[in-house]
Amino acid sequence: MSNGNLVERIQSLKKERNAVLLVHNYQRGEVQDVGDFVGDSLGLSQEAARTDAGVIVFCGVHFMAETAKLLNPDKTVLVPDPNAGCPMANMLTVRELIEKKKEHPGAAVICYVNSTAAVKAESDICCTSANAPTIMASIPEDREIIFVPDKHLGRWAAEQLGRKNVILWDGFCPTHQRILPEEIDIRKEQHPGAPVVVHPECTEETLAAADHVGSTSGILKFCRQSDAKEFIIGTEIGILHRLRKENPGKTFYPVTEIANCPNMKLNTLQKLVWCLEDMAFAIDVPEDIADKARQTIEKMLERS
Ligand code: CIZ
Ligand code: SF4
Repeated sequence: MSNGNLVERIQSLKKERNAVLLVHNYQRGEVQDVGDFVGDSLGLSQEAARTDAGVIVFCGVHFMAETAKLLNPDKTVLVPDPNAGCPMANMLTVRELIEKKKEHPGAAVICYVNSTAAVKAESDICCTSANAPTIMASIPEDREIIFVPDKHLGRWAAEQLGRKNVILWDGFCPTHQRILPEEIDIRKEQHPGAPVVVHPECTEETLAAADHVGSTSGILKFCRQSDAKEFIIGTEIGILHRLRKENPGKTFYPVTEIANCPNMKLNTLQKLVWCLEDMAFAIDVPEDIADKARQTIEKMLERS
């Protein structure tokens, strides 16, 4: 089937199934274009809670669909490819977290949204890349913090606050690690004056070479509001589609084309058709984990 036919089929299946299609900012352009909402993981899950669709199809990676299920327990949540996971989320098991907590009794655990539901259930509060410093600041200054799983986001948030008592788990995003300061220097020479805008999942050296650091929603907002005409973007390259679509008068250059998350790209139009036809693959979270993990997310929502 051609892309046009696949899109038509998706539109008609969506109506038939009373489904809403949530698409992450890092998805393929053609998948973003069929989405009812395109955004970050938390914004999308909140959007899902507002619609009266009974079925949520989440085009992103596994933890995002889990988050949508946690916030919408009565809805069916489907993913087009069950293999689309997040290597960073898989860098920490719940057993390892329990061990770490034993080493630091009394510490508060902050988990990045890029974590499994089981890890969220063992954490005190969740955060996203959009609110990590705010959530960290909500923990009393004299209380130790264990930040999991992203060492880069945890370090950056602690630096923003000048906070020293943060223990970092050694997790990272393999895709954002590929965005190197040397390549930023090359791009800056090619496009002098273009602001360099990067995601806090990047390394310390890369953040130091940037003009602005933000989550995907933060990057979109910065580029929308800036008077600059050219931008150098240091995050997963899927976001370039949306940046270009929403800012036709501006030009966007990736720091590197290899910042391409293979998991995010597993979702395709064809798999979306199959997903809606077969009503598969459904995401479920065991009830005991779901209740605790939901509280961790709700606490974040109250504080941000
Ligand atoms: O929470 C999200 O959607 C992620 C993983 C990144 C971001 O910055 O939006
Ligand atoms: Fe995980 Fe990085 Fe891919 Fe996001 S871009 S899903 S953090 S591996």
